[in-house]
Amino acid sequence: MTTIISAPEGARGAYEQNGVVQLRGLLSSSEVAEIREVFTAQVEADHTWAHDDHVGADDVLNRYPRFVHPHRRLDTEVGRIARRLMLDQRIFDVVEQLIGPALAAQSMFYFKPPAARGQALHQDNAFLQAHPETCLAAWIAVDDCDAENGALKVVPGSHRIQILCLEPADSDLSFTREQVPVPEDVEVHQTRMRAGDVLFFHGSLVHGSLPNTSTDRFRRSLIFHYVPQASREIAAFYDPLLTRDGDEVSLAAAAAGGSCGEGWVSGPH
Ligand SMILES: O=C(O)CCC(=O)C(=O)O
Repeated sequence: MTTIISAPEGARGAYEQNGVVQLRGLLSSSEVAEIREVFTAQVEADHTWAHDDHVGADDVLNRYPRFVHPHRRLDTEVGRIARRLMLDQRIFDVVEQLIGPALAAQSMFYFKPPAARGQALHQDNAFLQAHPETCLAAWIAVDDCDAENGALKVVPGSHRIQILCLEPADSDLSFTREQVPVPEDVEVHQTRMRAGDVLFFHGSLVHGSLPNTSTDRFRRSLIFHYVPQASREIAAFYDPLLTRDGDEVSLAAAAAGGSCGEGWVSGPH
């Protein structure tokens, strides 16, 4: 299960047990309304710098592609918001409660409009390659989300297993092409979140999402990844990282790979 808590103090125990913890209402409704409006205005006006997931011309994700590393686009309002929130004290305090002194590695924004495909089950540290420790995600719900509009699914406890080898994903369900296999007997938990909730989860936790089957409900999310300051390397795509004061820091470049590394590309996931 995913423990839902409303005060950050209880986060550590739930995180250690399940690898995932949901904090209720970390951002206010006016903050998420601003995020929603500014990011949607940006993608509808200009998404030439969004990430190219090579979806077809008639795929709704072609009009609403995800932004990767928007915090580096300080010439845009979305960039300034992403950077401010990536270093926001409320989020960073929880991150450091869970993994100790940390560095911010990545920002992303997903629009996931009605009919958009989801993202097949995966583990984030297969992409970040942060070693010797792993990464932590802070997944901010920008809309209320549930099974209908493709909220995240998580496998509680899977943070204790090794990075798994990839297999082909179902391209009717996922815009990404590979997935980790999930044993029959584990629970795949469907999250339900309110806008402003933040889901914190471990870099080895198996997670992903199914398509947005609603007719009129976007499922927008702003996502950050952090690594412990004790990390010695990370995939070059994530360098430079930021301290909580906003200073840039470099880590050595991890060679993509590992025992299942052949299919891995050093880039966003
Ligand atoms: O938001 C989603 O559907 C998937 C996001 C995700 O898996 C991630 O941020 O690693």
